Amino acid sequence: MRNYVDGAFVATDARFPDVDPVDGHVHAEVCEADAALVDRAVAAARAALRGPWGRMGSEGRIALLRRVADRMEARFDDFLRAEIADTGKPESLARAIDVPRGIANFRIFADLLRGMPEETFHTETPDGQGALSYTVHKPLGVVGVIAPWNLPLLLLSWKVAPALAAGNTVIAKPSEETPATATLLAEVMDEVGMPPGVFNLVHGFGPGSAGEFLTTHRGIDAITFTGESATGSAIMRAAAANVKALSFELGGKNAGIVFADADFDAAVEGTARSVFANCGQVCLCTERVYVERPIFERFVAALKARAEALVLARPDDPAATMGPLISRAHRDKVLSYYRLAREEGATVVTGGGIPHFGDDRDNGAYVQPTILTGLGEQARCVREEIFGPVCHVAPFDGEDEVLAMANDSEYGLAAALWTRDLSRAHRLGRRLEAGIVWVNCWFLRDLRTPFGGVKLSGIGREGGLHSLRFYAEPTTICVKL
Ligand code: NAD
Ligand code: 6OD
Repeated sequence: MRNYVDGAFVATDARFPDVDPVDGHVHAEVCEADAALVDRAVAAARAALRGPWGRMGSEGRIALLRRVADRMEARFDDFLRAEIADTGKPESLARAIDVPRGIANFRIFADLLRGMPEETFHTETPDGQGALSYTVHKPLGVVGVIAPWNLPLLLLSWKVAPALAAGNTVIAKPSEETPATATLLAEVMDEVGMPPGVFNLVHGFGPGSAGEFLTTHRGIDAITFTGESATGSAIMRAAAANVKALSFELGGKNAGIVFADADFDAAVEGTARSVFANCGQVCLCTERVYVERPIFERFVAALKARAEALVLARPDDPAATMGPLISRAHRDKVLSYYRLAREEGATVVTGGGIPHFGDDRDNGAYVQPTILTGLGEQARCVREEIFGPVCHVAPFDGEDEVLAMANDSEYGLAAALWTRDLSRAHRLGRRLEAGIVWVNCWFLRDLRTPFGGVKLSGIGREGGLHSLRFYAEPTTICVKL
């Protein structure tokens, strides 16, 4: 897999392996971008701002973004195969979520561009003639996009599409674990005739590699990043040198709250999905489940049955409902939390180890779905993001107690409430410290809504007009009448 710079695919001598986490085989070699290639990408992206792209009106950009979506749709199966090869996720999941959302991201931001509101103010002046002030939106400039591995196409395109819609040029760096769909996206950009330098792709790692080269580069105006909170802090320090604009979607330790009056089966099913979807590797996944005491034992038993019914299989097995973790290294991290939970005194209700298949999947990164109970709220397993198919379930008595428990976290990305009492849902929705609160559902996304976290979970909001506002620089024009 090559880099894509100034409208051309570029190979480099430094290579790193792209490993399939299903069985550990290397399915591709990736060309790592060095500092000189990142410099070339920045120069091309700056030049493109002054070229035909910079002079193109919004209708031209809308048409190009639609062509990107159409071409991705035509190559749907290529994207599907690439995403699966990188992540090992069940094909059914990638077919329903990752690839369609990747495509939808280009359509939605093309559509929203037409509706981007501009402000107008009439100002009274001493001479009685007045003045008219209005805002126009200009691109920020060159935007560095740094993406994680859990929903590779969805999260990269969630940033690339609005950045391009707003007229910027982009240098994208996918995670070193998942370079495949980003490389296909570069092919699509090439195929639809995106002008050279508008979309650039550089492969590599974080520190001492393409990630750091982007965040420290003086020719880059903004960094939009999704990943771990600690990485966000490192990027913030690096980007301080030339005061880049920053948008951060970071980690989470999300609460699911189940009241005794909830639709029990829906709450169990929804909670199971929110804990185990994508092998627990969604920033919005629930890792802390709070269940009202009268239904606690019954709920834990039902969630256990759900976890044990998950089918850990190869992505192309139609029965598969859970794939591997992204890598052996990430599995080591998740397993270290499974061990820590026992040391901290947890009861392991189910799971807690690795499955044994007796075939080449034993070389992969599969891990058992796991449910823990019995830990105090200060246990590390209850406080730290694990990012695997695991949750801790605790009982609660009453709204005030559960609100205090749910909010006692350094993170604040999402929460899911399960109750039939809608007044309570509205009441708690306002008081929960989270960027999004789902009521009787989870991961139901309207792409026009603001998306992001509070506390360690991020800075700013993406989604709909919120994305376009981040990627645009408003300029006020004041005309004396
Ligand atoms: P990560 O922070 O390890 O890596 C993300 C990206 O940053 C990768 O492309 C990586 O190469 C790059 N990177 C790493 N160090 C860097 C540095 N010092 N400078 C520049 N770039 C650097 O995250 P990950 O492990 O890929 O993803 C999992 C994490 O992402 C979890 O914490 C998860 O909660 C979070 N996440 C958050 C959201 C959200 O919307 N809030 C969405 C998805 C994932
Ligand atoms: O659905 C989205 O738009 C979104 N940003 C999801 C993030 C998931 C995190 O892993």
